[in-house]
Amino acid sequence: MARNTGDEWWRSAVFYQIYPRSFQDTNSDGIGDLQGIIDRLDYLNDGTERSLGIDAIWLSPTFPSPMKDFGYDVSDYCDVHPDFGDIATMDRLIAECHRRGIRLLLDYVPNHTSDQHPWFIESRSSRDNPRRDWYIWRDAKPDGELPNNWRAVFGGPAWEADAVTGQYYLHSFLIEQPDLNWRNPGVVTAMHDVLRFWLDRGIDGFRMDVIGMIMKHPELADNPPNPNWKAGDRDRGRLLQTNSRNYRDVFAAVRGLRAVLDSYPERMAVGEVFGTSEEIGRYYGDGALDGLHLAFNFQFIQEHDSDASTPWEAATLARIVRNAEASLPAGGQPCYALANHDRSRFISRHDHDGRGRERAAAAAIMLLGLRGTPFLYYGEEIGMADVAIPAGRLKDPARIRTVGRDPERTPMQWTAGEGRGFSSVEPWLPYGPAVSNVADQAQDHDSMLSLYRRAIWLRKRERSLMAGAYREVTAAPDGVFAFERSAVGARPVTVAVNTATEPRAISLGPGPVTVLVATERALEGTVLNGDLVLPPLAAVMVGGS
Ligand code: TEU
Ligand code: CA
Repeated sequence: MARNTGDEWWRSAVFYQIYPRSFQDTNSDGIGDLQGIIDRLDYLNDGTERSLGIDAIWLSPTFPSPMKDFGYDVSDYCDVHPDFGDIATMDRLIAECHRRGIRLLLDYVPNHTSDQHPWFIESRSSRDNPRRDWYIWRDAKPDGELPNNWRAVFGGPAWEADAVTGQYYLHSFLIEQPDLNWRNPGVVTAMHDVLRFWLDRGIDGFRMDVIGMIMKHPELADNPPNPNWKAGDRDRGRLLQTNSRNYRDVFAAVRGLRAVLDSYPERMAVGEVFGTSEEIGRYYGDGALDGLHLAFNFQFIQEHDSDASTPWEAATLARIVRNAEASLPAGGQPCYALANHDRSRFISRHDHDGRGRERAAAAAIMLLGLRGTPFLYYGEEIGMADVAIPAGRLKDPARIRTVGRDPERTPMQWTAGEGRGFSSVEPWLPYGPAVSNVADQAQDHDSMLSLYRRAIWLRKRERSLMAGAYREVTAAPDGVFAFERSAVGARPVTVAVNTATEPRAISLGPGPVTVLVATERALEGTVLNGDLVLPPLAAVMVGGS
């Protein structure tokens, strides 16, 4: 079975994010593990259209960690946490993925370590420890004030006083996540070696955690007040992150990471970056494309620096894509996701009228039709929604919102059974409604899972979808986001998404065209002479006959 081959495999691949604690438990501790992922690889891609057909997996952290931030507080970058298995199991996972032509990405957490990482334990031991400057230590200001006004992402000041040496250390997230000092060459070398450790084991690439924060203003200057911030807005929006995020020196650091990846064949990196489309575009590298291979555009989830979820409205979707396409350097391709382990699931963000599932089906068609690299979030393909977590079972320390991020991190549902096919014991987080499960949906041609399978396997057959240019259909009626994908020598494919709750008539150009995949399966195979009435909230992909 041909692997998705070539140096630029990631341009046509469909990625799937696995939150390892919640995918499959195999040793009855209620926590997902690496063996569980191995056991479910055929569900993800066994080379047949009975499988989901994804081409690459991004695995959220599986490294040793006190789990204060569930693995994003790493205490050893070059091993596996016993909750997930061991390094031999990881090697087997890599081999089993590659045997199926699936690529495997690990999470790379460069901005901070755990405070239990030996590097930090040494660094905090004394002011003249050789690793002191591996982290960011400062004295209080003469007036006793904190070194600067920076806020931690999870709230509160970004500085923690350390009694042992009487200085403050910087933590952009939890106090248990001290920031590394990427202006120290020793840190850069050590963190490059972390990449080589896993690349030598066959890992295909990395999702790079808050990569935009690793280089701070050299003097750690205060961040300016955010003129748009108003009382009641989230604390962390009070200041513009001018000196603590996307600081100009970060792009050179990114080029350094790229050079390590380029010293291995067919490896890549996708960055978790926040900012305007222009700022995101810069991570690809200026012109030379010597930066990140991909940088996430989260604007289908939340627009830049807004707390509100992006509305499911055609005009907004078209604008987001127009900006993304316009702000990327030549050869750069967008990278979209509808959700992840930090954000409420798509269905739950768009279910105010109980029609979130219909919107989610249409969003799948949009995501898999757009020019760019799509990332699916586990459970999305079976229509999993956020799960209400009883107070006593809340786990996520980062209480940004009252309920934290647990609702979007609940166990994958393989069956409707009591243990959902996930575990034989009480899971680390509760299950959601049984209706969203793989077993039932696999047999149901009208299910969300069947729609994802049809769309993903169609995408593999249509070069216009895999590698075609993007052209917005500006003549689309209000409420419809439509675009055409075309490639030389391949038939064009038009994607139309109706975000209105009324039908919308749309002209799909000179016929005849065939409905290739649709949220309303009954439409599939229909040959049209150009015009189509799109049902409310429906979406289609049509191809020239
Ligand atoms: O997230 C970065 C980040 O800023 C998000 O935390 C986000 O703003 C927050 O979750 C709001 O909901 C990355 C990881 O994805 C996240 O899971 C980690 O907690 C964080 O970095 C620290 O490593
Ligand atoms: Ca387990």
